[in-house]
Amino acid sequence: MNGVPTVEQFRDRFVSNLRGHRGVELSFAAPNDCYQALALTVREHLTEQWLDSLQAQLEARARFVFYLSAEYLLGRQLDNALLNTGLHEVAHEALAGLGLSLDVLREVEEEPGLGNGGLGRLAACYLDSLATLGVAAVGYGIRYDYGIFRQAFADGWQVEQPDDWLRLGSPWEFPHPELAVSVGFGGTVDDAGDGRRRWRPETMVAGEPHNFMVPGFRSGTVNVLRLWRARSMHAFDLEIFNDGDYVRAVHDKVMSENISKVLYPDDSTSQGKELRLRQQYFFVACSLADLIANLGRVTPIERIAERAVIQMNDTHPVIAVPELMRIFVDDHGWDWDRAWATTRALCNYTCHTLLPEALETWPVDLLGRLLPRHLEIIGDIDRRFQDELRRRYPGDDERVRRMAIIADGRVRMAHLATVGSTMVNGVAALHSELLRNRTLSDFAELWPERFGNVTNGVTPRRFVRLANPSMARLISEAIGDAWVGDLERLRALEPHADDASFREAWRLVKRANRERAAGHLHDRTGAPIDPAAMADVMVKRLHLYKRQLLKVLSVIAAYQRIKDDPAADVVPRTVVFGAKAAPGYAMAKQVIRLINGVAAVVNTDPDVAGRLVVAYPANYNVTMAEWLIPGADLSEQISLAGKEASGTGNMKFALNGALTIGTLDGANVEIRDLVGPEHFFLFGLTVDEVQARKAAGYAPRAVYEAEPAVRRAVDAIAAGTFSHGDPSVLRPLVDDLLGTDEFLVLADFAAYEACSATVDAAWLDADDWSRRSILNVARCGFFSSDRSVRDYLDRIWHADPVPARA
Ligand code: 26Q
Repeated sequence: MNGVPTVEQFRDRFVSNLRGHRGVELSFAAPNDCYQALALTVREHLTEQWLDSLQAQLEARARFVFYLSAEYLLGRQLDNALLNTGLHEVAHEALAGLGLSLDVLREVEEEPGLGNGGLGRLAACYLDSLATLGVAAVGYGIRYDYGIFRQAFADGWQVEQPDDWLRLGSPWEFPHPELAVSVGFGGTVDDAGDGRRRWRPETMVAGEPHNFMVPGFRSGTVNVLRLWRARSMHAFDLEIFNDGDYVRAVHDKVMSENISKVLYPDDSTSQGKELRLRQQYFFVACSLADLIANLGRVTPIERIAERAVIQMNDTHPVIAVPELMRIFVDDHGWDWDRAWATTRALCNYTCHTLLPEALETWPVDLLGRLLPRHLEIIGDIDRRFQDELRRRYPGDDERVRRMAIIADGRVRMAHLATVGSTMVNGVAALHSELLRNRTLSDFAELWPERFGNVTNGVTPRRFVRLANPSMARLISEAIGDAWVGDLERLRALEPHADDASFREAWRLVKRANRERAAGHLHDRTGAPIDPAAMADVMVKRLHLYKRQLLKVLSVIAAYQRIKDDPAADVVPRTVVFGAKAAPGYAMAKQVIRLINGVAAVVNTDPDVAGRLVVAYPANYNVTMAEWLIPGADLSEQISLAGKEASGTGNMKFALNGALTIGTLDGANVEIRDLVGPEHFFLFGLTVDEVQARKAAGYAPRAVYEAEPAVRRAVDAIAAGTFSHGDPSVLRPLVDDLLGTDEFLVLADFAAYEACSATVDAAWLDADDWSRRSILNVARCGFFSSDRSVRDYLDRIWHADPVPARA
């Protein structure tokens, strides 16, 4: 039942699902019917393997990794499931036998975009690697009805539309209403009489789990991602109903179900919204109740920390710390010290930022209103922690104030996380160092052994093998195909970089990928793309610290140089942007308007034809990354040093043979060390130089006055050149740039331009560029999420893989 089915078996199950679950005959089936039936057929297979994996994990008395994340940016499921289970050929042939095309059906799938960007995609990569390594792991999160908004452009401005990903049905999930868990909110706390505190919530909400299967790559292990959907506890509150207030009863039902309605589209500012806190507690409470109930069947709760470890993805799930204390102390009657030791033994915290505005804090009164018992517990944790600090640093009240969990009327979640965890890690070497020396330096001084690094990684299955099949084939022909499950084996490619015919084949692959991407870009934007031009790509969330603005200024300067001398010899580039801005982030939306304005001018100017094209397709997402990144030649990683925690797009590009132009920020540092400085286009201020420059009183206007190219580019924006001649449209952006320029765009402009010129020169030697491209891939095996997960296993989780049964 469990092995790979034959083509005939697969075909029969598919047809039977088409009839039984879609209620259509093959001859009448629409593409969506066929896609849904196909997905169900694959899901059946996955579910069987999941049940077997779970059985094996329980029998082996495995230690389980529980990954808690408010976001999972999964991307499309079909191809990944077929690749990992080895069903691809069987499905392809079964469909072909019925006159259906897998290539057509895969395009029907709507990607579940239940995350904002890097943090959510990282969670998805880690689930893939955990299953690939055969680790017993469960992902927990929220099943949002609406994921990250769909982006469209109107007159160059971003407009947001709801992401109705469930509209055509969701064949990959298994709802389990019978396993619903109840979660309390609000109410009061009193003494239970036996010395215990008792929380009496005012309202209860049900959490209904939805299981998504997570197949490992050829490992036989299938794990589960369990996402919670909020449901009202009772169809209608009977008392209210009997009072005759029917509308209020319905209103209350709607209010509780709102909890899992929509993903918050902010990726690095915490707005302190009540619903957001409700979401966090909702999924944490459901997940902890679920994991305790399940492990409780095989292990007494007293020994839970031997069988479980919890990883908190940023501070979003950190309410888990007081929730565990509440469960142990209030529900199980443990004394504080034992409860605290167990809580801390279970929990670990990954920090994903350095930006102060991204560190979550909640107003004390809001937290107390929603979770009164948790606020009491946090207060107790804080009091004990401060006592410890005063013993350790007598008289240093300033330090105690800096480190407090509750201060200035707010609860600091990063402090709570650090105090409540065994290990705290950053996501790249530089980031972890800055965490230790700056952001959390007081804590690192107190508990140096708690701080570590795990450099991020990405799954080579989705981002190389599936996204770039022709490069994958070429690599496998040269070195065999074991690299897909063991990415360091890419090292074996190094000698092939010296083989002229291999370089030629590589160049053809890159060219074909560029053509595929150019076709998509043309369909979406109408931009006149020459597939021979260098594909220069910057895709990531729109944020001022990432400096898309630096790239646009450089495009404007290039445009102006061509206008000065239309006959000049320039290296043709296709500059591609992809980026969503948080809906409330006005300055980021100005940058979007500017990019679209520049594209409109540049792409229609006959003077530049064929030499500079700007393509900005709307709605960058995982699916777009999968066709765009393999076609890229140049990867733009140009954040201001000290701001990007890691970046993971940088790794995806490098592993697809793009060369990087970038600053010494996040994981760029490690990419450069591995590929060799001569194969990385480095520019820009370092972390220390940024600090010095700011300390000396940075004045962007002085740069504007001193550098003619900066002045001309900024003047063109200010004059309305890219906004139908209306200077007022982008004035806020120009004022911000000349007035503050918080992220030193103008300070780094000249260095970026100079570096860009070296890129042009390098590109002209196409054969040598291919050599560098091959070496990039060969040397980036380190950035597999399999390696990251092994690092977590060795340094934090201490869990052993469980081999799947044959
Ligand atoms: C918090 C509170 C309220 C509303 C929203 C949020 C929120 C949501 C998402 C805050 C932050 C995020 C996401 C952050 C994120 O994606 N960080 C990125 O994480 C990547 C994976 O580690 C890194 O590679 C990136 O450098 C980092 O920016």
